[in-house]
Amino acid sequence: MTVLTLAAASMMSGKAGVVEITSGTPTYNGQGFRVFYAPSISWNDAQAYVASNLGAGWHLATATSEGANNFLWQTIQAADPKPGDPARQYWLGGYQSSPGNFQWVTGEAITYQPWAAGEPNGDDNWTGHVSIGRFDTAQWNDEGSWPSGIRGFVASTPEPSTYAAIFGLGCVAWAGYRRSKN
Ligand SMILES: [Ca+2]
Repeated sequence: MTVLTLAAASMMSGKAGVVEITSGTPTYNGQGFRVFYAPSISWNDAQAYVASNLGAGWHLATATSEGANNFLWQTIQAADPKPGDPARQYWLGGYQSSPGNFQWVTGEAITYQPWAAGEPNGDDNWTGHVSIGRFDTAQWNDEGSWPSGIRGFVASTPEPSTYAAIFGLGCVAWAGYRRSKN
């Protein structure tokens, strides 16, 4: 993407300073991810941006499995304009429903929790939110007191349910069967 394209995209979004840095929608197991560059953006502003500017079904990213979390991190690494910067920290959709109790914006409990060693450590008296990249790995941090360490945020669609995945495979098999008959 050219700089001109990025600037135009930012202007069209009506939110100067937020620039999408993925092209298309990188997808893992039917779950789409999009990465946005927005230095020092707060978690609340990131959530509001997603709600106002992305289509229905998009929210701050969830990563409910090791595979999804690793894919999300690899997507950030590929898209980030400053690869290798140790402060490459992006918001995910995890927040605290009460101090120390984390959950996803989708209402799902956070069961897979790849916290970095020593995290979560109760940033800002246990008011922080889940971020990825603080330690330049796929491991998580609860960030609340270092806004200048935030590079942006990740949005995703929900992870498809097992039923939806099975139904989808059934449709693919049926389409293949129909094609083979024609
Ligand atoms: Ca922390």
